[in-house]
Amino acid sequence: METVAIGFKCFIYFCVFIIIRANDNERFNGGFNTNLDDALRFLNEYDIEAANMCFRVSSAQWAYSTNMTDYNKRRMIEEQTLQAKFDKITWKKAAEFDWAKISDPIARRQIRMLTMNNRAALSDDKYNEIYHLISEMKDLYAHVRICPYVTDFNESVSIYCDLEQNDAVKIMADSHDNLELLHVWKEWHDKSGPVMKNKFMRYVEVANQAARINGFQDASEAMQFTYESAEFEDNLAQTIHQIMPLYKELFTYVRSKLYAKYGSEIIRIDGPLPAHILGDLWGQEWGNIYDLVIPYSGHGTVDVTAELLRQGFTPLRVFQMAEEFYTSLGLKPMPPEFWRYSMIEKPNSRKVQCTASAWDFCNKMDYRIKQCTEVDMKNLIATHHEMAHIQYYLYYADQPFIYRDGANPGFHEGVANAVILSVFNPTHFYRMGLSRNRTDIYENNINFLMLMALRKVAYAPFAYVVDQWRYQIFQQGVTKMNSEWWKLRLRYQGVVPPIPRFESHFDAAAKRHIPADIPYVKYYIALLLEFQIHKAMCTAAGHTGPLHTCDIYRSREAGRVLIDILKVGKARHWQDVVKMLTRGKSDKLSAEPLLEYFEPLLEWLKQANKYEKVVGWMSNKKDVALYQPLVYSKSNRNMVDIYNLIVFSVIAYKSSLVLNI
Ligand code: X8Z
Ligand code: ZN
Repeated sequence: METVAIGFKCFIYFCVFIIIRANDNERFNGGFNTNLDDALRFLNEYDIEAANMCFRVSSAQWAYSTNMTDYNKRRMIEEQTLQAKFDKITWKKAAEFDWAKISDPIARRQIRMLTMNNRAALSDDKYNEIYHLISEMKDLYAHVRICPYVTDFNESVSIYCDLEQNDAVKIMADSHDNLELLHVWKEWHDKSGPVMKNKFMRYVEVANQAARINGFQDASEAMQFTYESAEFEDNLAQTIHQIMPLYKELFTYVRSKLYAKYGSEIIRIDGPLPAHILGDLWGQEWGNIYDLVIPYSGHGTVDVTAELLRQGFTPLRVFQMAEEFYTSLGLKPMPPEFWRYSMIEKPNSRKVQCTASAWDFCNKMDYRIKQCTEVDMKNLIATHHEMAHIQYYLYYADQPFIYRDGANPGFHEGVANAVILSVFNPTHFYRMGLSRNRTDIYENNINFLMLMALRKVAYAPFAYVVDQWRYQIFQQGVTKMNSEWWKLRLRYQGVVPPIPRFESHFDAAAKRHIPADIPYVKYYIALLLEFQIHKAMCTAAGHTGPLHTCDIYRSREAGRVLIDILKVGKARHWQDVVKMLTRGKSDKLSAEPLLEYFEPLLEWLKQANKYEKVVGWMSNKKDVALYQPLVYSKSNRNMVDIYNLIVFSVIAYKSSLVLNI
């Protein structure tokens, strides 16, 4: 038995000798202290110290992200290490309490949040081990480099295999060349997953141990605990089933267009789609193949970049326009520190991380955006999106530190994207004088909805599947990681790997959130909330007409709906917040607003697919054999891989010609 913590802690009113024991295989039951004054004192101290810690870490991360020197990197790592120690100490202190017996419900919930579902319950060795495993996997992922696609095999030309994720993402988005796409897909998946597979397997083991100490069956249950809802899984499953008919219509239409482009060599007309031709390295979001599937070419597409440039917009004006959007709703202007310290343009003099992000320095004063703003539509949208996060920070600033977060992990993104549904919107661009496209033309609307569906509807099953897979691995173990990944992707997305994959591959880890230990279901929840919040704001704004034409700009009523969500932060259960949003009608996540938004497109798709034999996909043995070894026993895994090699010898031979391997 390992002792997690032995402490002697003196309180003002009494002294108590506390022994907290937990074996890694044993459940941690909490401490014995039930004294409310002690609990409140601990929570007060935590509030001050955690905010202070957060300020230190954010400051160091900001310094590095906006000036990537070795010195700043070292400083950042030092502060992050300190944060990990602080988290561990906090857990130990919180664990001295028997949270269930604390009389005050607010203090009880806060201590429960600090105690439960916490890897700090592990022994120091294991806590350090899992921390390092994740750091190492993140590092391996960050250093993946792939070889470029080469068609000109001139021996005198050297090939540098130095393409990074951004390069791979760009090729997958821009290219419509099957062989180039296949090459990049294969390179990325072969070079990212397998190198970290062993580390991941150990990570699963230790994460499960931590979960069990906290009283969960395994780490999947611990991950879901964050949502504090017993119906959470069922609620999500219900929503994905509601979305499926729309997804299948979209899928079928897209398949017919891709079939026309790539032919029967690559696509079966009633089958699933290979993952490499969807305009995205992970096949998650299909907006980049809009040009291949546009319903009415020659009709309006939404792109205001040229107009922004014509009107002489600068990055600063883009930011001012976003700020004015929020103040038009009655929300707060950006504070002086925001304008003083934000990085809104890429500096020439130093190396910076350009990914747009919104920062809360946790001192109720300092809020910043980091964005290498170019004047184009993408950046206009990104600025509005990031500023929504800042609004969230500003409104929940008066909550205790522990509640300064979204009501659940999906809320921050859900709120930000809900606002974007009003901004990235032909009605809004027309009102802002950035587009002269008529908004009442049927073909323009369908084109717009198609683009939105490629981004949002196509994304739904992917966003759902990632953590379904992770839960399964935590529950059932690591022996079938790759085939389970593709099994789920085929079931929900109708997507198969473009070439045979074996258990020696580890394709889920080609997505950063897997090695980086970042939960993913929050993006699925954010997607549902995005439309739920949009609907609530549009109703408040008195919008009539189709939901996709709603623009909440200048509606104080919509602003009030938003403020009500933002200011509670995490202080209320998220289902109470959903109840506020639906004016008491429901406290559930719902796909209905999303379906309402796409209703005109669904009707159009049904017509377009009228002569398709299969709406959705029929999978056959060949599809399954692409990723499923015949027999799963450990002892004959090699044999199985050899069998697959034989089955796919023709495909592999073709690929080898193509990929020059
Ligand atoms: O991971 C992200 C952001 C950070 S919150 C870059 N996203 C998900 C993804 O890339 O898969 C944003 C959309 C979904
Ligand atoms: Zn965001």
